[in-house]
Amino acid sequence: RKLKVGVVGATGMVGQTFMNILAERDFPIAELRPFASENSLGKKIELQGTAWPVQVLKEGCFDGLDLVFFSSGDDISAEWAPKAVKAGAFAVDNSAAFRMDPNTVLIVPEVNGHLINKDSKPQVIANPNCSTIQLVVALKPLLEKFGLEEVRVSTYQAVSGAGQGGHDELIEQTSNHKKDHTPATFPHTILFNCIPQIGSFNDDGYCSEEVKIMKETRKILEQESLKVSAFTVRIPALNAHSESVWVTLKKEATREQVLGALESFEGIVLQDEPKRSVYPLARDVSGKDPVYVGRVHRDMENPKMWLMWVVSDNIRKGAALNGIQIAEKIFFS
Ligand code: 2RA
Repeated sequence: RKLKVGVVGATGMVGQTFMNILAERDFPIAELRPFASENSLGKKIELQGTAWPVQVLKEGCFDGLDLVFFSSGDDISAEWAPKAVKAGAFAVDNSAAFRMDPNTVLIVPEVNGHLINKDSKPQVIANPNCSTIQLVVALKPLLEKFGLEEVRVSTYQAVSGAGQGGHDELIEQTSNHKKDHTPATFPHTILFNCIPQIGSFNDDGYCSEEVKIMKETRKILEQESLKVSAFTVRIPALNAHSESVWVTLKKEATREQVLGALESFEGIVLQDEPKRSVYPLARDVSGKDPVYVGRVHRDMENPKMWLMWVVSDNIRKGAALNGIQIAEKIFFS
């Protein structure tokens, strides 16, 4: 079956990667309706040998579509995703607008794809935050085999997480590294720096990215009382987020058992030969689909606690690819 697909935010970084992955996977497309702002009117998006004209959102624009992917921010999704569903389409939403809504499923297919089944009716399906997706993929096999007591994570997030503007800001600062910079996308100069803020702060001292990781992880893993603590940092990597994770298991396990659980899980690639300096690196992982895990070792004090390093392409598995995998689960599983 070929699908009629809308993409809202088609000219952004995630939207463009979404098109590239549709092409790579030979996703069966009967019609593509790319949506963007008025500035992009007149542009065409090339996919599978056809050039599809960019449109703007307007009443009735989703009529006849099977699926609409949203990656244009919370306000656009809050207003337009329900309209896509009303028009009979599944809305796969990459914004935060519906993620914590108790009536909306929040899906990483290899982790909780069972929440979508053949009888699912058109609805909004939320795509989690990028830094959450790679974390829950690495945690799920450990949850299944050993149970989870507590998770702590510190992130090292690439500038592409802030979109094209973030990418361009780092490139511009790098080309002019001796000059003073006026940051626009980030709160400080990102070049030669680490910024311990992603999003805005609440009164408890957490920034919004940290709150997303903590809440979404519990929801996706269906572990409402799991202790999760996150500390998020923007670093001058262009693409792919890295995370150092401390995970306390319910049961003691050997390193072989922990590695075995991770390695056999769909979507994880293990790179764990630290003495040969083999572990996942953002530069290598950028452009790849899996979640890469390495540096897996036991805590010196607590035999149930394990440390690991988790790296994934935040635009692919962290956004566009996960959205396409959700669509494949809805229509082709
Ligand atoms: C970031 N998590 O990296 C965000 C993007 N969704 O800024």
